[in-house]
Amino acid sequence: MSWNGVLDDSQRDAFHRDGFLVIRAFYDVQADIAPIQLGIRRVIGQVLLRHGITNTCRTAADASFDDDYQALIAKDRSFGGEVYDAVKQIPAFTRLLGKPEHETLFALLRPGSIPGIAAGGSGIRIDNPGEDQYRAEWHQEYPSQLRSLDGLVFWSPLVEMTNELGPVRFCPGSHLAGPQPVHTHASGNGKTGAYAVRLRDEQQLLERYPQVAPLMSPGDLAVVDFLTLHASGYNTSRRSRWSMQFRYFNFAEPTGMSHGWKGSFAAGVDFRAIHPELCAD
Ligand SMILES: O=C(O)CCC(=O)C(=O)O
Ligand SMILES: [Fe+2]
Repeated sequence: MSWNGVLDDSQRDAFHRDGFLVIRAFYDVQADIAPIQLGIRRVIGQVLLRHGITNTCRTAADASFDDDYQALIAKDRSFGGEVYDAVKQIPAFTRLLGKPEHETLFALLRPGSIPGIAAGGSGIRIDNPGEDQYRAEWHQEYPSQLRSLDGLVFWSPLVEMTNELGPVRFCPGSHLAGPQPVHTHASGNGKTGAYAVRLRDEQQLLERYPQVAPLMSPGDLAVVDFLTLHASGYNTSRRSRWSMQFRYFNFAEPTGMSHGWKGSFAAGVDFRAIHPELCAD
């Protein structure tokens, strides 16, 4: 079972009101998600092998796809970084990026658009228990991705989400205020690039909105406006939180057209040069 290509009025209204929408069972778990989980399992296996680590978990019939991952990062955290870089290259993941339903949904939410896939804008997050360095602070997607002002993030979990895993938090309605100024200087907490971007007057801004953190299952999709405030939750559980992100933008949107659909930090672009008016530094 997967999405039938239709949004009813209440879903469309909710997206435009809140700046995000959760669509349950958007992906087919067997056809779309399971091959990615299997791919991750095999990549973890290869990284273990590469470092001469044997692990017995892999042979258990009921083992989850990431059972060996905690042992791997306990040995050396940088081995986790190898997995992080490798899993984006799993064929089943790349196939899902170009799934036609992403374009269909983009067209429904952005009438008149010409959809593009943001280069370097897709990946699989691995949010490890108690780790802070890669936890996303409150942000809008636009400064860290650019491409177009009206882009969409497609966020989907690879594990059953619980409150302990730290689901993504959203501020419904925050997209309506438009792009917010940011500080781009490293904040001294070890965060760099897009992770170092902080909203100006963050606390005052956040006080204007409620916060929600929907619990989602594999196959579910959150589609998020590039201007909606959101942040990672805190993973207080004992396993890693695996999730996928795909990012699409619109070749027909005027701001993106004006800068030539440039990418941001990950594309080696200095965001401050493109949008000096949004830089609070
Ligand atoms: O998964 C998270 O914790 C953050 C996700 C996020 O910021 C995004 O998908 O754009
Ligand atoms: Fe984000």
